[in-house]
Amino acid sequence: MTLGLFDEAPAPYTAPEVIAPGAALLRGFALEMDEVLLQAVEAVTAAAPLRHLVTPGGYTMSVAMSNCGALGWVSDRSGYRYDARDPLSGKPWPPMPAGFAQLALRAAAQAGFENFRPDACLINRYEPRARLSLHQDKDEGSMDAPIVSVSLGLPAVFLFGGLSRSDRPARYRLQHGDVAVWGGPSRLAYHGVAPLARGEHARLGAQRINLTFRCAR
Ligand code: MD3
Ligand code: FE
Repeated sequence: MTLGLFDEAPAPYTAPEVIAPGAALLRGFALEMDEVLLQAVEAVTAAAPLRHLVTPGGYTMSVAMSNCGALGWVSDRSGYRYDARDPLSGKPWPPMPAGFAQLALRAAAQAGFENFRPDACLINRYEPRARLSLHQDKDEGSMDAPIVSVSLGLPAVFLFGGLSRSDRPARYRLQHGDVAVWGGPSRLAYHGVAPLARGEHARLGAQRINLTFRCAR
């Protein structure tokens, strides 16, 4: 018997939803590899634990963070920077898991950014009430490369503003498996995450994990 064109279930189709020039939402793009991603997150955070960083202004962040890849984003009283070592252990960050790099490359290409090879992945863990106030990601060496983000666990309201802090942000609900790509004219857009609402996710419980892939060099 010959398999017809429609006899096999197609991979879930995620047409990129362009939300601004250079910015696209790929809803459900990471769904079929969520278990691989979460096991990699567990391995990375076993070696480099999630921790609440202190901002240069002396505030402790409500989001807990870790990193993998050649460089990791860190903050302390002296400022924000990318560092090759985890300040908790003094050791290099865990390497970028192969599945992470592959997902980031495929998602960026889907949004029109070919050859995306991130050297840093920031892992953010939100518990209910954790939030990220409006900011720009401008500590990276290259503004030509996009940033790819992957949402896992509880849904969050993502705030997407303009190039000026005072631009009123649009709101998008990001769910488990959603991927977003931010580059070109949107690379320096102000953005943030509203306080996480209480809830229970089947795999992750009362938390949201966000991965952001960056070219820090
Ligand atoms: C828009 N994280 O870690 S990811 C961050 O959900 C960060 O944890 C959020 O903002 C989170 O810096 C949002 C989505 C994102 C990432 C980078 C962007 C949106 C962006 C850069 C430019 C514009
Ligand atoms: Fe950011």
